[in-house]
Amino acid sequence: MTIVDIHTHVYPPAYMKLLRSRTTVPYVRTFPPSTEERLIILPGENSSNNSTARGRPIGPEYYDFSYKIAFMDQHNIDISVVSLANPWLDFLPPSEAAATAKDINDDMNTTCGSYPGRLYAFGTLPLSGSVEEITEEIRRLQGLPWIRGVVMGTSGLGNGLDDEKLNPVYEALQETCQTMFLHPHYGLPTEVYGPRASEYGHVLPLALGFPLETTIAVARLILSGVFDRYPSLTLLLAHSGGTLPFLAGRLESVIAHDAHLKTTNTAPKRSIWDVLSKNILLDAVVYSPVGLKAAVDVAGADRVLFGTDHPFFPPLDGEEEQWLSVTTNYNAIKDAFGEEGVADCVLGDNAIRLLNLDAKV
Ligand code: 5CU
Ligand code: ZN
Repeated sequence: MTIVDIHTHVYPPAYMKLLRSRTTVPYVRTFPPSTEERLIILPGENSSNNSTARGRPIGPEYYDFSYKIAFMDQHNIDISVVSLANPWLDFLPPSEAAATAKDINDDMNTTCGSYPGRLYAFGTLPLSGSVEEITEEIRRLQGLPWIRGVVMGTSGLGNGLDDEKLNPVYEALQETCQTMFLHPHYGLPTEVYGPRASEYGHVLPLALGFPLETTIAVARLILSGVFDRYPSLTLLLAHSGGTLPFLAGRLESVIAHDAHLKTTNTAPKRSIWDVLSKNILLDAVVYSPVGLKAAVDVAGADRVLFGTDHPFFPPLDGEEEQWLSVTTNYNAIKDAFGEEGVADCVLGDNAIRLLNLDAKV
């Protein structure tokens, strides 16, 4: 059986150069006397009285593809579909966005080609550029042999994914049959975590902020009618869709009872369940059989895909050969579905079929 990791990140060399040249979030620097480089990316990681200040250590596992291959070998992963990690190009001045996206996408494509059949990639979009530049890059990506879609955060052009100005982007993605991998970055406003949040490290923003951000972004997409307008647009949702599988029924019911949507005739035409089973793919990065069974219940056993989130969540003592973050997801699949059938689909067969990973290049 073939194991495919569809949620695995990298900061390629050109992006590292950019991060190292910056002094505001996002950036990479050392804090003397330590010579260790640190990655500061999340909102709120830059304040001195915060337990998440100074982000996290960053080493070659974040930017050297030979480390990605070694990690894959160590965890029996045959194929990885890599994506630029957050915050992508969201922060770039508009005038730099298109050229930077092109450079990074070309570099990713070329690197994947030097590990033929083992690496594919989701491209990145110049979202701070013009809509014309974004759609042009989507069409250009279609011609790069190792690219299988795009990775995106929830901010879109700055106003979220329900922004009507994004219609041409969704249209181009639908037309070119490219999957949009939706990944969180911004979390929730820090006030919601309360005055003691700084005592809890990254736990609240990563365990709750990330999945809730994704849930809200997808709910807004559904409410804005994007899936009515683009019925074959495909989204792959990080972290099994956040809390969407659990809250889908409530979302559907509240829509059905909303007087404003009824009188303005603006409720989405398709049911949440229909969208979930036809337009949504979910990764299996949920760390428990409970969440995994919910993901399969709503999206279908043929639409849930294994992932690791590498190189994030490394072992804290740096000693273990097998990463706990990976073995927990492997065990969740085994506990939920046994060792064949649905398990094989989630571990690799779905990704190969849905992302066309066995096509001749
Ligand atoms: O640990 C983190 O901050 C992250 C992150 O930023 N992005 C991600 O994909 N996983 C973990
Ligand atoms: Zn991730």
